[in-house]
Amino acid sequence: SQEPPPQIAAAFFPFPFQTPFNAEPPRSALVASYVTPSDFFYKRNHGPIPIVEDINRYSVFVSGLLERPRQIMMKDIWMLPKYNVTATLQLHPANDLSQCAGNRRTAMSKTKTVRGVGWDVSAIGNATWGGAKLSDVLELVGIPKLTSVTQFGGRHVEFVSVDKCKEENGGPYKASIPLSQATNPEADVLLAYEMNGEPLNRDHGYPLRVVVPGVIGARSVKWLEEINIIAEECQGFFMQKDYKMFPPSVNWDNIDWSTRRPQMDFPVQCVICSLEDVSTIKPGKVKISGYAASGGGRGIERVDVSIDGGKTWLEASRFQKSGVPYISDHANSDKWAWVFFEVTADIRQSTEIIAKAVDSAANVQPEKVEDIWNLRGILNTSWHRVKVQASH
Ligand code: MTE
Ligand code: MO
Repeated sequence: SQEPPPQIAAAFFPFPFQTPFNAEPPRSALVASYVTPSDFFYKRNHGPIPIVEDINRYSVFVSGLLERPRQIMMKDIWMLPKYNVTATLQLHPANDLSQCAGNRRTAMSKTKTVRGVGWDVSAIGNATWGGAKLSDVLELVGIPKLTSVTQFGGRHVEFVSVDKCKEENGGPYKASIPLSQATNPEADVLLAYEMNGEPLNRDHGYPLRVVVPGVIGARSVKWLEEINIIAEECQGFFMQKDYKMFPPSVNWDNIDWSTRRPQMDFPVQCVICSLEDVSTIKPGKVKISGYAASGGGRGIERVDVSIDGGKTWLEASRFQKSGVPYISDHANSDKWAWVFFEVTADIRQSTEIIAKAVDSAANVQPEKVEDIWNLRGILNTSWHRVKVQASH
């Protein structure tokens, strides 16, 4: 292994790039607890993981369409009011829930090959993130709350990291969100320095990362180093040449990236985690459980489970805190978090079990993965199916 060369406050492993570190837990471990321990929280990286050596010298430079650009030190951020937001990050779908957009890609590639990391169903995690609200940080540089445009024409907020990605020709990972979302305290966008009550670890963005609740994980930039107020959305690779949803007719020969918007909110998603595909069961009572989540702060209205391949459906019970029934959009529910579901069914023979969720805007999941096939293999939110074999 090579020693990283020292840089300003951070250091990196040099070119050539090694394969970035990506990992997801087994599905049973994923749902062992409502708040995902950082060890079991999926890890998605596009370059080597930076090492920040001197926290006291670490700062975020805020500039762009601003009268007075400003270097914000970690201590300035620590001094702002601290918020804890439980959110799900989905690799492209995120209590603050985080979900990667590529979650469940492997199943989509069975229809036709797709390009991307082969994820099973666990590129998602639900952590309690602690940090300052981005709306408070922006106020430090003179941008008021609830604004959609600065007097200098800024409409988007760009986050730039320190890692080096081959997709950016060795440049840093970056992404942006609209200024209206960034300055809205209720959007709960955080500059997080804690995960589950502990300082962020290196894999998840130490010392500081963005957490954009309800939005695909790709916009939650880790190892944040710069914030730019810009007129148009970020032109980086991961905004403009990746993480866009195309129709099934688009292939690598006819793709025109400029025809689509960068994916932001993730759609309604639901996965059975108590059973592998395929599982062997003893005929009798079988517990079927897993997670459901939707983007944009939408709650989960219902989870339907079928034990006969979709002919009839049972409604599962839903909860966030164990034993407490979940009510969508209730004051005591975690708006940005996933919801666990559970139903016990009497299964006598080999069958296909299916789960599908409905969110609080009555959005439903597509039945067949073929209908939403896309060349990047993102946002596979088709009905989740597992086969069980009854063995007497
Ligand atoms: N931020 C940086 N700097 N570099 C990255 O490669 N990957 C993004 C996002 N932020 C990435 C990043 C993607 S695609 C996802 S899904 C999430 O981080 C994953 O966050 P996690 O590794 O903490 O789960
Ligand atoms: Mo992702």
